[in-house]
Amino acid sequence: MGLLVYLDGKFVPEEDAKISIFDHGFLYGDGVFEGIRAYNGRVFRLREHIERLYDSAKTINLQIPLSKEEFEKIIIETLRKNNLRDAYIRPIVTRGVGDLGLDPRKCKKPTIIVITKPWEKLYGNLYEKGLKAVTVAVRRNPYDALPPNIKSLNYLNNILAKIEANAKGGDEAIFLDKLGFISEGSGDNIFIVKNGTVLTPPAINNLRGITREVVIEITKESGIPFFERNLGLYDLYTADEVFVTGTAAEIAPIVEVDGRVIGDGKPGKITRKLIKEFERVTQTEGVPIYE
Ligand code: PXG
Repeated sequence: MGLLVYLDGKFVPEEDAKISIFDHGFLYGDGVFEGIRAYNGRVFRLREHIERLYDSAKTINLQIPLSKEEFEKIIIETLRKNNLRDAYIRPIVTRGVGDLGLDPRKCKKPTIIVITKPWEKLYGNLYEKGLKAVTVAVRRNPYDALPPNIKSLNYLNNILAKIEANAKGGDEAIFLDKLGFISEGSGDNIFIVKNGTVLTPPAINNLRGITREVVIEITKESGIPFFERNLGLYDLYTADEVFVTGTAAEIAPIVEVDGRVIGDGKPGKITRKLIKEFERVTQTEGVPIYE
């Protein structure tokens, strides 16, 4: 038997975890999700992820029929049922089953899913070597259309970016926003280092990443100057170091952008320091699964 998945109040084998074709999550991408990690038997920044899930839901006027505490318990319970200590956790809340019309009022009950999987590194051996990134023609969803802060089930904007990066031979895509400011990667936030200062765009044209927040904390604790400000292509191409951050990506160094070599073409000093500190934090913090 495979792993167990939480689906609407029950734990069911993955292969039996089925949802209706009339679920609006499937029909319209009408729903929200999270990506969370467990390291060494602890769930990392669980409350922050749950807060963001509820904020995403609130923005799309979706009422999650569970308290935040109940949701956290379900996540812990799913990990326990699967005997996992190092895992990727995917909570999903959809608008639920409706009819073919897109009116959400037709959906009476949200569908709630928690998938947990043993963890594998997203970029394999690229953490030592560094990634090649490419900027893409497709722009990040504008804030006044579909705010990038909502972690919604509609990831086509991001998938279009990934398709373009794949076609251009890049390991990751870098989005610009409508104004041409640097936004984020297809599934991660972006940082640059210039003259010893760490910079990242304000979380308006990008998702307010939990990893982003942790990296900002570590940067400040380490006494490294940090600023949030709009960044353009010039800042990116002339940066001493570039890296992306995400729950799945963790901290991944970027050593080339659109054919421009970043720094000396190897993961930079500050990036490597932040990776080391991030590893320490993820291995020691978090909500224990088995106590
Ligand atoms: N921006 C976007 C658009 C994301 O989807 C992040 C930033 C980083 O946020 P956190 O909170 O994880 O630091 C994300 C989250 C994947 C994948 O398969 C990645 C995410 C979500 C779902 C799948 O690469 N990243």
